[in-house]
Amino acid sequence: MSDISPPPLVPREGWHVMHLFYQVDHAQWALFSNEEKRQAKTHLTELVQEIRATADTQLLSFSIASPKADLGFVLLTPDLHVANAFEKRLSLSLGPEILSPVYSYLSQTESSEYTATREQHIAEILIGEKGLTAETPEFDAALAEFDARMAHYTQYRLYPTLPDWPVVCFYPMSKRRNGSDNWYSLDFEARRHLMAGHARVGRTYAGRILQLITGSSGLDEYEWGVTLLAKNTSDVKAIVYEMRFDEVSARYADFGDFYIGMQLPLDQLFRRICL
Ligand code: 76R
Repeated sequence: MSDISPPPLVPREGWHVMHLFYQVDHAQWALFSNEEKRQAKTHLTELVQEIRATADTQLLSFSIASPKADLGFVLLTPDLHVANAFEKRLSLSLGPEILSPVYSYLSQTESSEYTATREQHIAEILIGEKGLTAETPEFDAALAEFDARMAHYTQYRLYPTLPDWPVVCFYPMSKRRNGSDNWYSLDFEARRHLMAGHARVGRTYAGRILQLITGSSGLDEYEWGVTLLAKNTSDVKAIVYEMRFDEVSARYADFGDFYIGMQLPLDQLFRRICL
């Protein structure tokens, strides 16, 4: 066996992202002595601390609503080898037969080909839509606002810092390829125009919904993972409902299963899932 680490598998830009959902086997857990239970929880706690102390790595941990799953993690880290090693250790962290994977998703953070450029924003929004005139104070203020938002946004899409907001919603989605509703046969301008409408709806949820859109074409079953962080479930329900009316979602989106989790500190999480 070679002890030389394999060369890192790091995306050209962005990070790898793994969503991991487990069910607890309570029949196996009940066979543990109190001491074994304590050791198992300490083991998982230490592993979570090790992962969170790794450079450029984040780990969200949450309890999942409904019997679809018990425990969920979202792991963000550049190198797929590192993600893979952590994921295998997380699965075994409470003992060999305690956590059974019920769902997982592999994706990468990515920048979007539809992000508005400065020139497009000036021509289409500031002049076209808002009727502003270049080099007026209103125009300059609106442009400065755009520049600030975009500086934050492009960095955020590739290298997000996820807050500890209590509600985590995850679902995978693809763009439809079905007869006349084929997203991939639309030309770029048509797709860009539709995505601009999508972004307009999305921006009305600023401060209430934090969306992490991660690409998974060729990596997993759907084309994107959608992770929404929120402070309450009403905002999740409202944005998903409102976007269903937006043409991009109404006509061109197919969705997978939905999972709702609640971020909790580990000691509370253990109590919640009856460990
Ligand atoms: O401002 C910008 O230019 C960024 C605009 C933007 C892009 C490019 C944006 C904004 N999204 C983009 C891309 Mn989104 N998003 C989803 C879903 O349930 C559904 O109907 C869809 C799931 C939600 C809830 C959501 C929220 N978005 C994408 C893509 C990639 C498409 C591609 O590349 O073809 C997908 C799959 C997708 C899906 N989106 C926003 C939001 C929110 C809240 C925003 C506003 C973000 C902000 O400006 O802070």
